[in-house]
Amino acid sequence: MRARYEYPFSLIIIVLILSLAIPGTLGAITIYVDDDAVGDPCQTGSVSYPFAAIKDAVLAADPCDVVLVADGSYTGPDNCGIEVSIPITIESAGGPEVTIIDCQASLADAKRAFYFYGSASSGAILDGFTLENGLMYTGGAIVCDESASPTITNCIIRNCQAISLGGAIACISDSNPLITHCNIYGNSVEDYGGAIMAWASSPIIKNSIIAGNKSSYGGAIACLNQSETEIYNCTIVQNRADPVQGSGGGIYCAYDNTDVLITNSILWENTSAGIRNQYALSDDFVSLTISYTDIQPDMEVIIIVADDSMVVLGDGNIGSDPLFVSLGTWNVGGEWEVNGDYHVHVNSPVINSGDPAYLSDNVDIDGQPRVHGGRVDMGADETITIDIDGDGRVDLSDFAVISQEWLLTDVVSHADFDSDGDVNLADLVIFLESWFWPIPTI
Ligand SMILES: [Ca+2]
Ligand SMILES: [Ca+2]
Ligand SMILES: [Ca+2]
Ligand SMILES: [Ca+2]
Repeated sequence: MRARYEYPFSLIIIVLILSLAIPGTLGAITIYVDDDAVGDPCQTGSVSYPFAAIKDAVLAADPCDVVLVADGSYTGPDNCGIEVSIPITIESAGGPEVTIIDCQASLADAKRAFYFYGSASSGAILDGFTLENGLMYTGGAIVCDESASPTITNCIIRNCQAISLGGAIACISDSNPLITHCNIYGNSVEDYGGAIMAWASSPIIKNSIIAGNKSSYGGAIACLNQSETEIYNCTIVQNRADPVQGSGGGIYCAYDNTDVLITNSILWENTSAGIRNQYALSDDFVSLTISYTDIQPDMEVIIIVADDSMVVLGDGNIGSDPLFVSLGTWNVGGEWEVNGDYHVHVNSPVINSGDPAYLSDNVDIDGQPRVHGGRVDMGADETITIDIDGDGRVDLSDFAVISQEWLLTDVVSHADFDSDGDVNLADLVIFLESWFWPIPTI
């Protein structure tokens, strides 16, 4: 009888030894951070005794752990210069509006928020923060280096500065992050990429608004030296390259074998060098392929220095005013002053004008369902109308969607017209008010 228990017992010992030898196999844990814990001598990262600083939590994390950050304003050296080299999730509990990492940097005290490095960090996720007031030589808010390819999502990055590369985000040395559902505005760099710079790297940028950033080359984005950048459903608007000698108010591509793909996007009111160009190409073997994108026509100036470079205008591009709710403003000193509202009016040509073959990305920058109306929109926003199926009529087929989702809570629904996460009487009232009337945006 005794022998029956020897094998399971041995197995348990082996499993325990392996578990101790391989970090993370005992199960991912959540490490808590709350700025209100400052001064607490018992900080362990538990829910009852959270760390006060994000850097302490990241240092304590093992692969696959989650660092969960409470609402608050995070400042000081323990909340900036946070280095991430393993696949962990750093997320806010309440979203970017209430979870702010303020670097408070200056030329005398240069710092940025995050430095992702090494391929082991490629499963890392940064979700739900405002990053502001960083200042560094490269990457004012975030650097991805040495094959780091994290996901950066649901973040606001504003008022950050770099001297040379990437006012907000710099991707260098084969780093290929996914940047999605971000609002990147009011950042600047002296040289390349007011918001994002890719150097020998291939970021994917989706569902994001990039507005009011400035540089010498590439007011919004600069793709350099064998970078292959893909841009989907982005609203790239009112960015500036240098007004005297810069190029590429929107996007600048340069140096060997750099390719940029843009689709389902809006390029509007990007300016540079007095010639208000949306994009510029320079140097050998550089290509820019654009499809299903709204490109401001009177600003579409292409600079091609070398014969080997080319712009490929694919299917579905338009050049009509996207009818933003409002544009932002630069002040006379050349600083980004007020953000625009880059939602669009109901009769905007960007609604239902994206690639008809586009597959759902789940939600737009507002967290509303994408695709809506039967076809994806151009830009970061998907406009929700009560004509749910986009057939031009508000009728029983639209009402059927409301019926199917009726009284569901905490959902992403085409029938959640007031965007509160619930499908209920308030949404039905909005629907019935417009029955047989012109279709409003929500
Ligand atoms: Ca649509
Ligand atoms: Ca929307
Ligand atoms: Ca309909
Ligand atoms: Ca609702």
